[in-house]
Amino acid sequence: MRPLIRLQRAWALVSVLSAAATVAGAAVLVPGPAQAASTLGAQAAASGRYFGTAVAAGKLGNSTYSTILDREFNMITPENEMKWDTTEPSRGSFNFGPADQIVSHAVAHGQRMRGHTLVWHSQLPGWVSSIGDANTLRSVMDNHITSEMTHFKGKIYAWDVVNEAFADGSTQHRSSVFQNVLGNGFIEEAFRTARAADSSAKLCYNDYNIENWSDAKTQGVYAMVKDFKSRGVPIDCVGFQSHFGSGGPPSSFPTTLSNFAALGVDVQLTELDIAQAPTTGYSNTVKACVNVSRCAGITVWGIRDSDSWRSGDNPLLFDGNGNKKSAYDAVLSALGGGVPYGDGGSTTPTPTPTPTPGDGGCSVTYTVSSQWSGGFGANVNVTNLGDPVSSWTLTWSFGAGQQVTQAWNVAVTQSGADVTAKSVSYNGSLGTGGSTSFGFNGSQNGSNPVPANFTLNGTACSAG
Ligand code: 9MR
Repeated sequence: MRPLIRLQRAWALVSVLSAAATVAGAAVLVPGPAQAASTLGAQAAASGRYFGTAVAAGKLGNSTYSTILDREFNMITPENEMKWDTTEPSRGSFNFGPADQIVSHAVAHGQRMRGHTLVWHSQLPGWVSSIGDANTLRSVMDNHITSEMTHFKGKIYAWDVVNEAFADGSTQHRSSVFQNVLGNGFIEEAFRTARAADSSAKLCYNDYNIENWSDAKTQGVYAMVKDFKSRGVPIDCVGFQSHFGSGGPPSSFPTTLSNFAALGVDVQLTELDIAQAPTTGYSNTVKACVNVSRCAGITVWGIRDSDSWRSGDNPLLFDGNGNKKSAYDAVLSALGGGVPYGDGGSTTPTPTPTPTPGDGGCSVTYTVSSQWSGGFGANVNVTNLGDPVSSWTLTWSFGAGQQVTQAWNVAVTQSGADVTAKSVSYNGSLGTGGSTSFGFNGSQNGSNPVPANFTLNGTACSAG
């Protein structure tokens, strides 16, 4: 029997469950509320999200830094090491060494990676900015994207394909060598090239000052994403950098995130920091994400205040000595709320038949909501087609060595391929035709078939 893995989003429920599990003598990986001792990464994972940080390769040898990194964060963005001036300092000559160091660290510590960034007007070597011929620049840009994405293929969860292409205070693109030589189409070209290079990485557009819904820049980016989606240009996510002043996010930030998500893209907070790290500002920012199901996760732009690009503002969650600040507690607590992450799923739900009490059985929709190298997230919706029940046990077997690693709204045990998922205190009661959902993260080895052999309280279900 594998150890019991339980993760709950509500502390009160955790308390009840922990007490129950203690009575049963089971191993419980969830801290009690008195400790509130989860980490940022674990707390985000409880709703299917990640919590990341920017990392500098040169700091990995600092033990205070790497101890916090590996304890708290399950997503890493290289702060500078994947940028063009480092990766292709002269034409066709690539240097992935510093970024490889970070990727190796992430692999060794089970962290995922965001790739930052492929096409950006800044930190761009002079040999690129001086190209004046469109054919040359197009081939240089495409080759850069393809070479870098191919090098890191299978190791990157999401790429910032294009960074900061819009002008401040405007709905239009900013001036850059890409814009000036290739015209408006360069962003589309970059995304199409990126999809061809690595079809499994999520492709993001990333920018700052697009958090306030009524800002012209926000509207410009929104119109671009809407246009891309309507024409089938491959874009999967929008990164909101979220570099805020001491007032925190604009009050319309939740609206902005849901409006973008409604276009059919994930939203991510990619470079969060807030001047003076106010608890309310941090809490409001995290809540804006976790209240939107398509908000996949949050990355802060550095670990300690001393690591920040704006260190004079003390904008991060740990002080210069690596101590947690009050903003840390605010973030941890806000991560416990909201709705589970879900990207709409990769399968079409099957309509549920109208049940009659006594018919028996159940219907299950199992959706792989996201997948990355070695891992995946899934949502399961179960409908009771039999008599009303006050608690339920759903079982299935994995077909390719998958293993549940973290689950929410359910208590999961796994023995070999066989998974047993039991209702928790607040979702056990299912009337005839009643449905409930739960989610989990798991590991997989490349093949991740959807299981088909579900049973509910011992009766076979039909898979949706
Ligand atoms: O934090 C990065 C800093 O170390 C670099 O000197 C700077 C160079 O432009 O880039 C910083 O990161 C930026 C990120 O790549 C894009 N969005 C704004 C970030 C802060 O400037």
